[in-house]
Amino acid sequence: MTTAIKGISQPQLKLDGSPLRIAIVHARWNKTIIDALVQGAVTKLKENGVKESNITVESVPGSFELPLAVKRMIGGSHIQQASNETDLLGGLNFSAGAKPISRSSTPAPILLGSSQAFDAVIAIGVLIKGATMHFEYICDTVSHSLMKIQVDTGVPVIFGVLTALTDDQALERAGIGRGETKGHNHGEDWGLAAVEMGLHVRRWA
Ligand code: DLZ
Repeated sequence: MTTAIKGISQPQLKLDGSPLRIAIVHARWNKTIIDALVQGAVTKLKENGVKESNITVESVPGSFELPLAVKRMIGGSHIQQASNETDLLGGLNFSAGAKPISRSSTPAPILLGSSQAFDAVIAIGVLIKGATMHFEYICDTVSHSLMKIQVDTGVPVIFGVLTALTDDQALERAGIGRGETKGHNHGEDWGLAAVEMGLHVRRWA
């Protein structure tokens, strides 16, 4: 029997995501792969108790736009001191425009407690290396920016950005590989990570 060396092991916590509000912000470049990753994340969120009405999905053009979107989705006093109620509501309106995945009329999540809209945000993008240095610059700046946002705000930002050297690498990491092995959908891991980190941050508050 072979023992897996790579990959994540089981969390120590029992994951009950029922109180959590989770946002997914995804880029629209490389849509087939993005769609599979978003679906994988949503499936795992729901399997771990997150209510459909508490999952909000937003899209942006490309991965370069992810950090700003995540920052605005987190919103509230994490990113700015609202000078008055109107400012704060202005921040809220962005979230209010985001659609719960049910696409029902369920209102979008409002701020938790005093200032927090979401327990965690999953940023999903698919960067595939091309002929120029574009890939390197975007991978570098997006990963650093997303880390900075989570550390600065204290809201978990799950790094769901594939940085693939080939189309096939990206397809396999979304579980839709063209070869004999379909690969593993990393979106599922990101959904699980969002639940675990959302619960941790509530415990550590
Ligand atoms: C321009 C561009 C290119 C070439 N490749 C990708 C990609 O593989 N994945 C991705 O998410 N976005 C790509 N983009 C778009 C940029 O992220 C960004 O949307 C534009 O430069 C506009 O700011």
